[in-house]
Amino acid sequence: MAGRKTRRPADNAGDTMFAGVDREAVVEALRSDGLFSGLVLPPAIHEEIASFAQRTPCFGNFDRRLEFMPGEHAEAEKRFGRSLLSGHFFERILDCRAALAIQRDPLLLDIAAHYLGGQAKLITTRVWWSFPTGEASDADKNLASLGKYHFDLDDWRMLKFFFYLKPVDADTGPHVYVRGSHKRRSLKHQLTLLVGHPAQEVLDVYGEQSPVTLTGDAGLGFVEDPFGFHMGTVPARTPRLMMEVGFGVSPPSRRRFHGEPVIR
Ligand SMILES: O=C(O)CCC(=O)C(=O)O
Repeated sequence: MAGRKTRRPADNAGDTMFAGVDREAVVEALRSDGLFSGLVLPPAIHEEIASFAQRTPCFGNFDRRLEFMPGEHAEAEKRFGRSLLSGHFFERILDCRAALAIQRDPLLLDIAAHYLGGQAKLITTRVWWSFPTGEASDADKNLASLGKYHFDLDDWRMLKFFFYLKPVDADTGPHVYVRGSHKRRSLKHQLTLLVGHPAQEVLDVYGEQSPVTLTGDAGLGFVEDPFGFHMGTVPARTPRLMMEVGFGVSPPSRRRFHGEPVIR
């Protein structure tokens, strides 16, 4: 019979590097909390990306004119006469086989397909450093999604996987997610879509216990519904190296990217 085919997510995550992860438990945590933490990268994978990220020049504050070696961050701030909060690799990361292996891992798409539906597609991959820095402007912090709770509106529905490629403690700018905030939104928050929100205002709505600060070893991965409130924090002492693999439901558009590779 002719008719519209409903695409169903496949049940088989194939040959994944994330042994022992129960996909249903991940999807259930995403539905109830908006967050699942506990994906672990094999050491060879996160070490290869970390080594790539040490020896490859990155771009500061999403600006291709601010190119520098990650190990020369302090000199680069002097050279450019401004604080450098982040260092992105943009399309250069596609030269790193370990990063491609994560991006293509069948478990990520399987989780995305069960959470977002069969139309889930890979839309972005990025790897970047966040650096401790003296006086970052609010504009640079907002651009880097640091220091203020926000939620992402790049697509109707999205899912973001994050991986720490170096250990992250309280001084390394951990990511923070407000558990449960993907499900309900106060009218005030709904009406001020693009503005970052002060922490107390968000805690008043979702409860003091709701933020989860994600710290952990190199290789720790977590996945979140970015419609919930979240933020990065500015590292106090140690640079943070992070990877993001994002899935959405609409075809990729330039609008949602800062310059990272668009996956087609
Ligand atoms: O750097 C972080 O931890 C936050 C990233 C973020 O907020 C985002 O990708 O939307």
